[in-house]
Amino acid sequence: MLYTLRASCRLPATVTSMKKIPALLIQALAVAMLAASPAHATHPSSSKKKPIAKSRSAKVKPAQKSRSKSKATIPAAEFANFTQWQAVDGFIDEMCRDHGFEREALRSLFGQIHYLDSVVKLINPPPVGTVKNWSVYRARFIEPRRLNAGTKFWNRYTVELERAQQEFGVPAEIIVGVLGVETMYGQAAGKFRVVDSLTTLAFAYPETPNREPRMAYFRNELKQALLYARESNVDSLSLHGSFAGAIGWPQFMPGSIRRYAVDFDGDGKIDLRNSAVDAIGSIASFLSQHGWQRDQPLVFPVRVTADMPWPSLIGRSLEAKLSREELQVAGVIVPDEVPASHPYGLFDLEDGSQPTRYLLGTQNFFAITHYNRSYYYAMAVIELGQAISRHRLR
Ligand SMILES: [Ca+2]
Repeated sequence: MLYTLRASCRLPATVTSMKKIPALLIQALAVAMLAASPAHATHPSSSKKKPIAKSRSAKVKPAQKSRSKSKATIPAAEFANFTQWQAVDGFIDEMCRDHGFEREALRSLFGQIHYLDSVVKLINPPPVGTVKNWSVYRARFIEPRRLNAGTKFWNRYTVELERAQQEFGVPAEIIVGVLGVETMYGQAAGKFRVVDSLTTLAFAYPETPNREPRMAYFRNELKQALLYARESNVDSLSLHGSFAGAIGWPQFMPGSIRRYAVDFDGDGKIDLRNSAVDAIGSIASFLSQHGWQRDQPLVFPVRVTADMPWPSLIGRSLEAKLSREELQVAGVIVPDEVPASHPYGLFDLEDGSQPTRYLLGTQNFFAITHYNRSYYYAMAVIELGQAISRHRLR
């Protein structure tokens, strides 16, 4: 039972019972079990090293999406006095030693941070064997409400989207696609206190095979959140985001804000929670710094030949490294329109009972997977952007 929740047994006695979980969270959990995992945006260090995990590829962040439809929401919290946790103490030591924080201020902060049982539940991957279904996944995003919201957003920010394209080479439809999939144009940026989520995940991550690296990841993001709050002169307790700690319109993790976000409206501060224009520039900056190339294509559908070695090429990495010739030798039937000048990566989209789709992704396609490590996610971004582009011109 790899994915059984065992976090509660790791908590001190102060965490005794699970409070009632709001109905919307139960609903969100059900969706999460159906389809997704939130290894969200911007975990560049691991995404560069590891091949994409096929078991996770169709299942990103539905919990946040479903939550977006509801109004509610203070997530279920438990009192856990984190200041009594040895690991937290070590973290406080590190922040004082390496970053000049004051011990008493941090102890006071951690005294106000809540353990969130709901976060521990939401972070769990779906059961092994969950059926992936591109058509179902796609339909969650390419739907009338999002097309209308995306059209409105594009029309309102036409000038800024064009400026981002000029500066970073990333087309408007990709930025509009990302913002639509992430938060429906700021409508669902998350209501969890970021320090609650990140502290919970950094110190009470559930028992999963990847627990240690994930805890290290969230511990670093907690550090980044505190640094970001200090640099931006905001109260860290005031930061709200997804259950995994992603912030604002584009759902950047704190480390990504510090590394990739830009002040694109020129008001002297980076504010991804309140400035759609900062969000536009920051998404373009992020993709640019993850290899986006101006004016390159994105994806090409291909067919494959039975009993050839092409399956070994699928999901090897989040990079485009294969030449046309290598793909053809492995049994991929590459259409003439696919330029020989670029490298590609082969990926598949399982589609329930329908035949699996096979596609070649360029470097630009894989830049989007650095935002969220999922082929399904990247395709949804692309197709939503294209659909909105058509919708606008009707
Ligand atoms: Ca700004």
